[in-house]
Amino acid sequence: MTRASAAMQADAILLAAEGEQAELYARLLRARFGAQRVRVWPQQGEPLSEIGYACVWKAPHGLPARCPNLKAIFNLGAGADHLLADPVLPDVPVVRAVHRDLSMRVSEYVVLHVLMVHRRQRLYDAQQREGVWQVHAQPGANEMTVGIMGLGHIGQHAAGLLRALGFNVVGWSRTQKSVPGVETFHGDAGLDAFLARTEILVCLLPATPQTEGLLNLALLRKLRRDGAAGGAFLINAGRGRVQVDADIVAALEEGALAGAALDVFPVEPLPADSPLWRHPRVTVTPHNAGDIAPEILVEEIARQIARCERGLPLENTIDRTRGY
Ligand code: NDP
Ligand code: OXD
Repeated sequence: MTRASAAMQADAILLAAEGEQAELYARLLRARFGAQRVRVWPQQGEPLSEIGYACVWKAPHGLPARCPNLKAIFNLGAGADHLLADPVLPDVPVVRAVHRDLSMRVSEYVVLHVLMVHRRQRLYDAQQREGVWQVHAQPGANEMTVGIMGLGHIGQHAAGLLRALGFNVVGWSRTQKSVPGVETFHGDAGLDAFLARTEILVCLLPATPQTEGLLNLALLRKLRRDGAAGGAFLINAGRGRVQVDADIVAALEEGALAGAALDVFPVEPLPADSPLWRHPRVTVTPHNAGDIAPEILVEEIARQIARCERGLPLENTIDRTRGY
């Protein structure tokens, strides 16, 4: 058999996933494609020449490179930074998770924490602990501005929901974007003007060399603090490497930030000695802002494999030069 025909015939599916959903993915892939066709890491055995497709989440680097006839890699999440850091990643299309279900789940997290700030829930929780019955002035949503960094699939979805609730929404992206009802800024040149309007900063950026460490003290100091929100707030549901944890603590201490809700961290799990765990104005969640429903993602993978087998281009592929 020639190399080209071996590659054409390779249609087995390798699943290499870390985490509590790995078993569910194995079950769903077997049910969708047949048990014969699915190999599950680390019991996948050898040779790997029959593998045409790899479905991965935090898989060991070097594993895809051991599949000589690989046609595509499916990243079982939206952010593919772990996968792209594989120094020997084969030069095949990398498809990432993009679906309304995922956008909705992450947007729920964003809306939850924007409303926590807007409705001063931390203050009322504290009052409840003390048995205090006291009403505070409640500004309208239209008096507050939420700034979204990253106007991609998820950022635009969250922007739409926040607009529907009445918030002013501004957005920032790498390239120019036009989003209904949202004042948009882009690139380095647009960043300061975006920050100057933003009271509640929502980060939905991928981790790339350009975004690494962007949420630092100098940037946080540029947020608007004298608006109806009563200070500046940070919500990060993008990637942890975009933030500098020590700078967030410093910004909270000096007043540049009034509070933060953080779902992602440069080191995960968040180390036990991180001051963020116990900071009274920080909400920590274990990187669970949004996981696409595995049932939906497996159907998406099946749809894309069918495209690939019909010779059609794959959708939602990563641009490796951009890094997302
Ligand atoms: P998209 O690729 O659709 O959007 C990414 C956005 O970020 C784009 O608007 C892009 O700009 C912008 N961006 C990228 N680099 C820069 C930069 N250097 N400067 C300014 N803007 C930049 O991604 P999604 O919306 O699908 O997902 C966003 C991220 O959310 C994922 O990469 C992932 O890391 C994270 N995520 C986290 C989850 C969680 O549970 N916490 C769950 C799901 C996703 P442009 O439009 O110009 O290209
Ligand atoms: C993702 C994630 O990128 O879960 O999908 O963080």
